[in-house]
Amino acid sequence: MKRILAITALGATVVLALTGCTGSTGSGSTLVVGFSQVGAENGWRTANTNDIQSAFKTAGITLKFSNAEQQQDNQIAAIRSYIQQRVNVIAFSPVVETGWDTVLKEAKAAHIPVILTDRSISTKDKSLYVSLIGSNFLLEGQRAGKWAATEFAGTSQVNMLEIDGTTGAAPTIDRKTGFQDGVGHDPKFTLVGEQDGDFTRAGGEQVMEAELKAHPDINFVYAENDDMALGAIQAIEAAGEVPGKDIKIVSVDATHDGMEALASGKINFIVECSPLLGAELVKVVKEVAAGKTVPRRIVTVETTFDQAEAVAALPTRKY
Ligand code: GYE
Repeated sequence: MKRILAITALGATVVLALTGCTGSTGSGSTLVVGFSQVGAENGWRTANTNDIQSAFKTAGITLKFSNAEQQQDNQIAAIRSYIQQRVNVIAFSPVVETGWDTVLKEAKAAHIPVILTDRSISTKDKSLYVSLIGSNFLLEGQRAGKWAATEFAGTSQVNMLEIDGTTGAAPTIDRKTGFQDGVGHDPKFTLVGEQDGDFTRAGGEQVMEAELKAHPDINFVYAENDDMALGAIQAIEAAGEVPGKDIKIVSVDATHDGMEALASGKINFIVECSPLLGAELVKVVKEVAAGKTVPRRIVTVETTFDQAEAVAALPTRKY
């Protein structure tokens, strides 16, 4: 039941005092929250959106929701509009890590606290948000890399394709670094190709198709999410090769479709990344609105799956 582990680094009371946010928020059923979502780019995101919307509905808190279609400009415009509407709290899942200071300073000047979900931002000014709720992407990458190190222990040379998520996004950056840690920076994992697949199935398919033409000797794919792995599987099959056998695949998320591909042997291993952040977001919103101290960082608890574990888990998966 307990899927979320709270780690307190810096109390929000302190942050609120620094930002002058105290006393600005509404309470109870009068609360209005503005949420700017990354997009609707894949199964993970759909599950995340559904979970957040249903958690707010259950809590009876008004949620203004906008889809940024994976464009930072759209998110900045959405945040500005929430500031103008004078919502009580702004939450958003940032498309990329950098470039948020200006708009978040505007939120701060309007005394509207900001909560990050899922992805982090890179800023020197820690007063620009009160809490980050989401996964440890570095750990996810490390888990993928550790699996690969074991899987290829008896192989002297691995021709690897890395299908990246959106360039500049926190999970893209950290999953890449984590993977290298996980394989112990072993040079036998030769990166013969690497391209941005934008966390989408179509992106994964395009990258795989192009890279297979350029490097027919690819025998391992690290896809930074399931949907890109699923797209890669289509391209691998179209090229007459067998995914999971001729070309081994590891990915991150453990969405329903990803787990089905793992259960059927087309993906070899998946590192879980939970999109179920709604209940925790509602909790933090309520606490922030009540002027309470909230954890600066809330880390989602996650696991990994091999084929047998996917078969066992599928019937009861929530996403
Ligand atoms: O892995 C991917 C989605 O930020 C954790 O974004 C999220 C990632 C997730 O597009 O599928």
